[in-house]
Amino acid sequence: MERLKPFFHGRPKLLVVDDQPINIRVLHELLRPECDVFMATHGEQALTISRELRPDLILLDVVMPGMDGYEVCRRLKANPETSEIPIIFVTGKSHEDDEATGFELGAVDFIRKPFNALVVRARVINHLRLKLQSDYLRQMALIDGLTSILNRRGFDERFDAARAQAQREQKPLSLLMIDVDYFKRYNDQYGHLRGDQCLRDVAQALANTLNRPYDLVARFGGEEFAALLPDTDEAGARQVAERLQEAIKRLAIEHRSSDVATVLTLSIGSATLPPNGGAGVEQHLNWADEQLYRAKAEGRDRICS
Ligand code: GH3
Ligand code: MG
Ligand code: MG
Ligand code: MG
Repeated sequence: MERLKPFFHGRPKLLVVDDQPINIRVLHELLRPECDVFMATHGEQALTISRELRPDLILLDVVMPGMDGYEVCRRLKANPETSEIPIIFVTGKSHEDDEATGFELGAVDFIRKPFNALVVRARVINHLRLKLQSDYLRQMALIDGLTSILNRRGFDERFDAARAQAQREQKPLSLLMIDVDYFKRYNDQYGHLRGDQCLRDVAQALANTLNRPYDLVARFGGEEFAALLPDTDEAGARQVAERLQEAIKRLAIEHRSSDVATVLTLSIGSATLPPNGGAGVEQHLNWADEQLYRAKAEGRDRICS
C-alpha cells in the first residue's frame, strides 16, 4: 500500500485512546509504519495530550471508565485549539444509533471492533492524507506568494490571537507598521522585477531580525509590512524598530532616486497596546498607521510612536 508523504517535515502524529492496553498495542503495531503513534488510556489524558501534541488524527474508544469517548469528543470539539483534529471512533458498540451519535458529535469515521487490520490501516491513511492536505492548503492561504512570509489574512489571525493572549496575561502588545521609502521611484528606476526581489530581501531581513519565537512579521500589502511584538512595551518596540531599520540599511540595496539616502530605507509607525488593553483591532491598526504617516510627513527614514 502507498505510504503517506507529509507536505512538511516530520511524520504525521496519531493519538490512540483506549482503556485496554492490548487494544492500543494492536493499533500501535499496525500503524507505526505510517505515523508516530501516541497513546492515552483515559479521557482526561486524551484531552491533555491532544492540547499539547496537536495530533493529526485521533482514534477514540467509546466505552471507558470515567469520561467516555463521546464526552472526550465533545470537549475536543468545544476547544478551538483541538476542534480541527479529526476523530475516528473505534468501538465495540455496534448499534447504528451509536454510529449516528459519533458522526453527530463531529467524528469523521466510525470503526467497529473487532476490526479488520487492513481496513483500519486504509481508513487511517485516508484521513491522515486529508488532514495533511487541508493543513497544507490552510498554510498556503495564509502565506504571501512573493515573499513567503505571512500575508494579510495570516496577520489578522495571529493579531487576534496575540491580542487575546496579551489581555489574558496582562502584557503589553506592540505593533509596527513598516513602509519602504520611495518605493514607487525604486520600481521606476530599477524595474518591477528588481522591485519584487527587493521586497523578498526586505521580508527575509525583517523576519531574520525578529529573534523571539513569538514575534512575527507579515506583508501587509504592497511595500508595507507589519510586525507584531507580544510582551513588548513602547521602549522595547522602538528598539526593535531601530534594529529593523538597521538591518535593511545593512542590506545596502542601492536606491539612487531616494531623497533620504542612497540605499533603501524604512519608515516605521509604532503603537503599543497597554497591558489592560482598551483599543479595538481597528483602533490599534489606525494608531500605528497614524504614526507611520507622521514618520513619512516628518521626512521618512524614521520611527514615530
Ligand atoms: P513613500 O515613501 O511615501 O512610502 O513612497 P512610496 O513610493 O514608497 O509609496 P507609494 O504608496 O506611492 O508607492 C508604493 C509602490 O510600491 C507603488 C507600487 O508600484 C509598489 N509596489 C507595491 N507592491 C509591489 C510589488 O509586489 N512589487 C513591486 N515591484 N512593487 C510593488
Ligand atoms: Mg473501552
Ligand atoms: Mg512606501
Ligand atoms: Mg506604502
